[in-house]
Amino acid sequence: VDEVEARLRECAEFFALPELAHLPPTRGRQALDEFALTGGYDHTAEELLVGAKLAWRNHARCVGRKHWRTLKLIDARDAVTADQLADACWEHLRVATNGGALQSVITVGPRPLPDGREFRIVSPQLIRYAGYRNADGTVTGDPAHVDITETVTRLGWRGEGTRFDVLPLLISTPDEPLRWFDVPRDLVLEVPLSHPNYSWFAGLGLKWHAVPAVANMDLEVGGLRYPCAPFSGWYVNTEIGARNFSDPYRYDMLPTIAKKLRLDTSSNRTLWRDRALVELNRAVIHSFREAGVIMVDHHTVAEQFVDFVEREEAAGRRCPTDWSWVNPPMSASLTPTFHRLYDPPDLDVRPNFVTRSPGSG
Ligand code: NRG
Repeated sequence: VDEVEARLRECAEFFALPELAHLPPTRGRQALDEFALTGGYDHTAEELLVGAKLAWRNHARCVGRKHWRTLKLIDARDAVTADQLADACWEHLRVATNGGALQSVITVGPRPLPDGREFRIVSPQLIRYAGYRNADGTVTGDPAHVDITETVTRLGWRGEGTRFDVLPLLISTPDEPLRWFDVPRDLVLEVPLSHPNYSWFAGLGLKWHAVPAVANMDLEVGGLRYPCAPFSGWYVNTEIGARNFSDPYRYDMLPTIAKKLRLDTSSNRTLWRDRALVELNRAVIHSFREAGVIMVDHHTVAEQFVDFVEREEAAGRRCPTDWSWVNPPMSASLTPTFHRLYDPPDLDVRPNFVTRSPGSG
């Protein structure tokens, strides 16, 4: 009952937002009555888009929030099969990729059925690289995706076995068994990595996909939950260069790059990891620029973020922020996000994106 009341309150608060002030005054009342009576109501496409934009604006872990107004919606709420949902995701990739001029997009699928069964994208992102565990315990590909690779393999998928096999999209729906769909090759824009000064860098054979499309978070708007709501914008170089390729439990490239740079790796005190990390990130930024794919560097995104926070403060809005997430994983103290305090991240401001509760996965 507490849960129901909380949802009804979120519904009332949603329709009271200034961003929806242009709706007829009866709309909020009507939605709330229907919600109270039937346990649900339908958003118009416009309400849903406003809700998704505000969810972005409110999300404490996102450093790219300055651009929240530019979000585009692909409305896939009428999908009934996994096939239709997959098609909506391909459309998402087409619109989001835009030949490298990336656009921020969210695709929203159906709400849960009254009995709780729901449509979900099981994959963590629309585009992910497979990870294969080898007999000697090493991993070929992305070690973060060993489990999901095993799952789709059990379901009959066969990867080529390279370090960069694009995983199929895993979708679960109320009426079908778990299904996988190969991502159409022409919808996966990738950037081969090279370095502005070191010609050997290209020989490492590294590349990354252009579009980061998080697919496993729930969108909550106006008291309703959308469990299928993949969204994407563009990368910050550090996501790729200071995490995906550098974490020891991901592609772990720093030792290889340090050796190529002929750095003295015999002691932590030479800062060989730090030096290799800088060159790796220069390569990421350079390569995306060369390929004509939008990316933001960690200095610029931090400036944009502080600008955003100041504008939110000036507008009199709370702006929950997770300091540990908005700061870049390298050179944090060189960016302005490091040197200030924020509204606490756990203010439960809605609309928002929420991490799917464990157990519902
Ligand atoms: N770090 C993850 C991506 C997370 C979302 N990042 C974005 N989102 N930039 C990775 O794949 O490295 N976005 O919507 O733009």
